[in-house]
Amino acid sequence: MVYNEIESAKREELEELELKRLQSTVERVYSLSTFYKEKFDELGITPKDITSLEDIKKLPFTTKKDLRAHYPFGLFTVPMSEVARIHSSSGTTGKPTVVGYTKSDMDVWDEVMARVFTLAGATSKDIVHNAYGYGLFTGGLGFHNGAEKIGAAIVPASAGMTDRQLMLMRDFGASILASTPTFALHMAEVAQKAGSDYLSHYKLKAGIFGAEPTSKGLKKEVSNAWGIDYHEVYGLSEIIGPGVAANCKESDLLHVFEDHFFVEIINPQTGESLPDGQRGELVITPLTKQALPLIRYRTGDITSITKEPCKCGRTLLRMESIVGRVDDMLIISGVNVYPSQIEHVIANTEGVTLNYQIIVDKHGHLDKLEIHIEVSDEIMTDSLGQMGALKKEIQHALLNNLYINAHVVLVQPRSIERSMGKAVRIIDKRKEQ
Ligand code: DLL
Repeated sequence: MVYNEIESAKREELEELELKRLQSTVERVYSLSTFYKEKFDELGITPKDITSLEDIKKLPFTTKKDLRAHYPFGLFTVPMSEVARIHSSSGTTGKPTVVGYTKSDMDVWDEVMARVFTLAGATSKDIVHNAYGYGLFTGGLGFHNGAEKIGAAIVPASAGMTDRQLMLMRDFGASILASTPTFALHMAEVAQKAGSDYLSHYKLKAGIFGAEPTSKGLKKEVSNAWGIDYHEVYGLSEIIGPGVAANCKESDLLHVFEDHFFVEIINPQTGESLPDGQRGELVITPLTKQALPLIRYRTGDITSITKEPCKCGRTLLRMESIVGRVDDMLIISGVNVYPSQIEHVIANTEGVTLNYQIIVDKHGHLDKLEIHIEVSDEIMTDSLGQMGALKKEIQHALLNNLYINAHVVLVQPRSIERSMGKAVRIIDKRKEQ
C-alpha cells in the first residue's frame, strides 16, 4: 500500500513533475535570495537555463558553511510572519545550523513522514512509541506529526530514562518503536535483564530507525533483540528532517521521496556527477520548500542510487544505507577507511558485540588506531587465552580486509558509554593536536 499515488507513478510523469518543481524553486531563489542571485550571476546562469533535469548540473552547490555564514535566518526566502517553525541541528563546534518551515513546508514534512509510517506497515490502529528527542532536533516532532497524520496513537516519550520508557512500552502495548538504532539496542539490553522471556511482555511489530549510520550487523541485532521488522529512515534538518527516504518491506534500499527531494551523487573531491550504482556524496535539492529552499545541498553522506524497479510497486528511485560521511573517512597511515567497514568486520566476528569505539591518535609521525570492543556476556566467563585469540582474529581480519593495523582492546560488556541520541563511534585525537 502506498500513502500517495505519486509513489508508484510512471517515471516520466514523476520526472515531469520534478522538472516543473525544480524550475519554480530556481525562479524562487533567483528572485528572493541575494545569496543565490549573486551565485547564479557569477556563473552567468538564469532560471531560463534550466530546461531539463540534467541542467541541474549547471547550478552551484550549497554547503553547511553557507548556512553557518548566514546564521541564523539569512537564507530564508519568506518574511518571519510566514515562518511557522524553527529547528536547528546540533553543531558540535560553533553555531548550529538553523532551519525554518512555513505552514506549507510543515504539510510536506507531515506527508513524507506519513509515507514513512506507511512503508513500515503502520496504520491508524497502531500505537507509536516515539523515543526520538523532542526539541530543536527534528527527530521527535518529525515522527510525532507523521504518526498523527496517519491517525496512529503517538506516545511522545522523547529520549532518555530507559526504565521508564520500557515500562510505558510494555503497559501501553506499543506496536511501533521509533528511535535511533543504538538507543533501541540499549533499551533491549536493559529489557533483557528481566529474563529470557522478556519479549512476551511487549507487542512491538516494527521499528523505524535512523539519524545515525548503521551497519547490517547492527540492524540485525536490533531486529532480533526486539523480534521486529527493521525499517530505516533517512533525513537531515537542512532538507526537511526525517522523511527524505525510507525502505519498504521488500528490500533494504531506501525509497527517496523524489517528488519533493531531487537527489544526485557526486564525486566529493571533484564535484562531478557520478552514474547510478556508484558511491559518492549525496546532493539534495528540495523541490517544494518555501522558507529555506536550498540548491544542490551537499549532505556529506556517502551512498549510491538505483532506478531499478522495486517489487513493492513504488517507482521512486532508491538509495543504499549511508556508508559513511565524507568527513568521517579516516585516513590511517594513508589508507582510506570508513568506520562502517570496521563495523562490518566486528559484526562478522563471534564473541564480540557491536558496542565499540574507534580511537585514532598519533605516535610520533605514525597514526595509531585503537578499537575498543565489548565482548559478549558468554565470552567473559571463558579463559583469558580465548580473549587473546579473539583479539588476534579481529586484528588479522582488519589487516586482511581493510589493510589497516589496529590495536584491538576487548572490554567488559556494557563498559562503553551508551548514547541516548546519536552514538559517538570515533574519537580522532589527531584533530585535537
Ligand atoms: O538526524 C534527522 C533524522 C531524525 C533522521 C530521525 C532520521 C531519524 P540531523 O540532526 O540534521 O537530522 O542529522 C542529519 O544524520 O546528514 C546523516 O549524516 C545522519 N543520518 C540521518 N539519517 C541517517 C540514516 C536527522 N538513516 C545527518 N543513516 C545526516 C545514516 C543518517 N545516517
